[in-house]
Amino acid sequence: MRAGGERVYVALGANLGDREATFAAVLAAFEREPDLRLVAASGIYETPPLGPPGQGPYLNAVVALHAWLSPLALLERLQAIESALGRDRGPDAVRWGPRAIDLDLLFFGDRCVSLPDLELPHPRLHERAFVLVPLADVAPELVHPVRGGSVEAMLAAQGRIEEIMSRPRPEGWPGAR
Ligand code: A4P
Ligand code: MG
Repeated sequence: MRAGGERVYVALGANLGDREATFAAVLAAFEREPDLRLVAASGIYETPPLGPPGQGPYLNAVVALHAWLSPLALLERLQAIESALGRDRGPDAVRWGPRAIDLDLLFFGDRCVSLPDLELPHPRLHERAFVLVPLADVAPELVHPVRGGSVEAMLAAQGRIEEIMSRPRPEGWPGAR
């Protein structure tokens, strides 16, 4: 058993292409990373898009990983996986617009980071049911290091969780915990 490292949570979102296949490919990419170990995967949910109109529904999920990397090195790894899976970050990419895959770092241990390229915990996670519902599958008792509430408590404060629809787990996606 390798010592050290930190528990991290990554949110997956996709609303373009074969979303299930992309999610399975993200897990396969994590498994190839020598400095990451997959700990748990949430269920997969279909969620209404937040952002500009005219885009299709998202699939969302959250995975728990153990990481032997710095937060910025992990962000770089996540962005490399996004690019490899067809994420378009060109000048025409729209903020909150449709994407083949979005990987957001939610928590990195209980670290608080405020850098131009990385904010931890993720600044919008507490207000998004499409993050909190899957996060509650893998870490219901996790406490937000800044806001103080547990994931379950943040979720209880959310409206519209009935819009978050559980989906069957695709090939290549493990059971919860
Ligand atoms: N960045 C800073 N902190 C972080 C962090 N903790 N994790 C920076 C990941 N990235 C972080 O992100 C923009 C920049 O944020 C990155 O360059 C990174 O340095 P991005 O992924 O390039 O752009 P984005 O995702 O369009 O912007 P943003 O503001 O991160 O959007 P969100 O908050 O990720 O929201 N609706 C549904 N139903 N489901 C979704 O998953 N996702 C979004 C994107 C919008 N609507 C959605 C969903
Ligand atoms: Mg993002």
